[in-house]
Amino acid sequence: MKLQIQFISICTALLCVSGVKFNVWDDIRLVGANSHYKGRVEVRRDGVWGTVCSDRWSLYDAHVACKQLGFDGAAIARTGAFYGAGTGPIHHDDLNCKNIENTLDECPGRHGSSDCTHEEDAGVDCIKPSPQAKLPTCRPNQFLCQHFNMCIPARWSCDGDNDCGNNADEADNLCHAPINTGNNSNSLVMDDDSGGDGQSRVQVVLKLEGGKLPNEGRVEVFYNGEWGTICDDNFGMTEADIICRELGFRCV
Ligand SMILES: [Ca+2]
Ligand SMILES: [Ca+2]
Ligand SMILES: [Ca+2]
Repeated sequence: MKLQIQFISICTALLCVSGVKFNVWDDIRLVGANSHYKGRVEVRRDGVWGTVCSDRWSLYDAHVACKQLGFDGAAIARTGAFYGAGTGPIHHDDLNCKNIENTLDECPGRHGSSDCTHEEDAGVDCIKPSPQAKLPTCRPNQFLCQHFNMCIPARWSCDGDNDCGNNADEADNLCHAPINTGNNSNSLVMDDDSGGDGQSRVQVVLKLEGGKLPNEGRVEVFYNGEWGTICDDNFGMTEADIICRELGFRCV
């Protein structure tokens, strides 16, 4: 292996924006509408997927759900299991979001229990991303399709679908075929072109360490049999961006 990894922690401190309230992508999803931008709202709390009761479910609450998903907001709040009844726990009830919150967890309401059945599961129709006349300011959990002045959910990048319209969200230099290992660490394949042959690839495993919250910490890499922080002479913003995104973070 030719990849040179130097353990210089100051380098990784620059990689990801910490302190930004930001939802890890896999904690909210839309189900039951066979659509990327509408469906029954399902959230994951303490590792368990569940639904949201539509008691007091209004457009304000729907806006927060859609923003948490990476959309600009909601078009319609759906009540009464409009997109079908879910299963599992009902994680939120009687939500009273003000549309100033970043996640449903932050909204006033009943969390962790409900007096509802799944026949009351909440749903949303989020605002479908569309090109803007001016360059928009995308939120941390969004990806900017530059050519089209359009913000899409960051989770849509590197998912195999051409969401920007020009494949910018699937570009090779952005995606590098990341592999999700399904646990607290993620692995991805990085080009190792230090040999100059343009062929070498190396798989590294990534995790965050030392933070108080799951979305904080120092990026560490497992390589050559041990964990360490990362920096490389050839390590650039593209690589930093890939790693941060793979870990579910906004990148600098
Ligand atoms: Ca209720
Ligand atoms: Ca409400
Ligand atoms: Ca995509």
